[in-house]
Amino acid sequence: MTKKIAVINDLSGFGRCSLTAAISVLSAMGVQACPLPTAILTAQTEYPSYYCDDYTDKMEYFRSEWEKMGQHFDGIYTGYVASVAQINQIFRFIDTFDTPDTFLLVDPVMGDDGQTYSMYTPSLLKQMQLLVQRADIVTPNLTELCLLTDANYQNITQMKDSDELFSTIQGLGQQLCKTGPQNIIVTGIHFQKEDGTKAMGNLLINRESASLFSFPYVSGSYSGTGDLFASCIAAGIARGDSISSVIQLAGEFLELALLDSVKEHVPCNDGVNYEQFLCHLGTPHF
Ligand code: PXL
Repeated sequence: MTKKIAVINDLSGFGRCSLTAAISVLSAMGVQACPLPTAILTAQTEYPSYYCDDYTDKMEYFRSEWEKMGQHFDGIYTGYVASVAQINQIFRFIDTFDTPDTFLLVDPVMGDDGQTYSMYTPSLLKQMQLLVQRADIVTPNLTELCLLTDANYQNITQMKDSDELFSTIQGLGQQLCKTGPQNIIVTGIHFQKEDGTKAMGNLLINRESASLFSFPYVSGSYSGTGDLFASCIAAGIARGDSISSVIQLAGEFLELALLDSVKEHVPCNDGVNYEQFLCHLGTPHF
């Protein structure tokens, strides 16, 4: 049976992020995406100008209509949320559909490179912290991990010793695991390998241990890469891949897309050239 994931995220015309990324990745991985749009935007919010049609008031129709239909999801996957009211709607959705055989993946989209996005407020952070406690898997980047755990981003990124860097991040991840989630995947950690080359790491953290997946460093911070990564993880879990194999697969997929985007001089706000590499995601990895 085809697995089904409810995807709660916005639809942005440009930026190759949120639902655009999620629907294409889930489909390529053989998983049905059921989109619940939180907003419809002409382009993601990092562009100098955009128009946003907020869908918060429509979210309850999706919840109640899908409940009436008797729908069941293998996974619920949440991404960018613009307000406390949207997270409150997500809680209602979870109360209805998060059954014991459903996983909840929360991608706590709030910022990148030490900077927070325009919608970020302290009350949104508080509500996101509560949502994270309900999740099975959380996929923060380092900026978001620091926001969620009230850690100092500058102090962490200044660490030159990679053992110290990773054990600090592991400690913060395990702090989050204590409050609920079984797995935290911290994405986009910049570090130096022993031979001095720059690398990018994704750290999988659970209550007992941590494992590092490292990839060559590619310069530039592109829109939507976090969304593409989290979408691979959600679809991989739904189709039965092991979590480590899908982290490896997602990293290889993003590396191909990033290298092509650098080669083609794609502006960072436009997101990465990933479409031609979707075929790489097709085969399940156990
Ligand atoms: O990729 C994260 C994201 C998703 N959706 C919208 C955004 C952003 C990041 O800025 O603006 C609307």
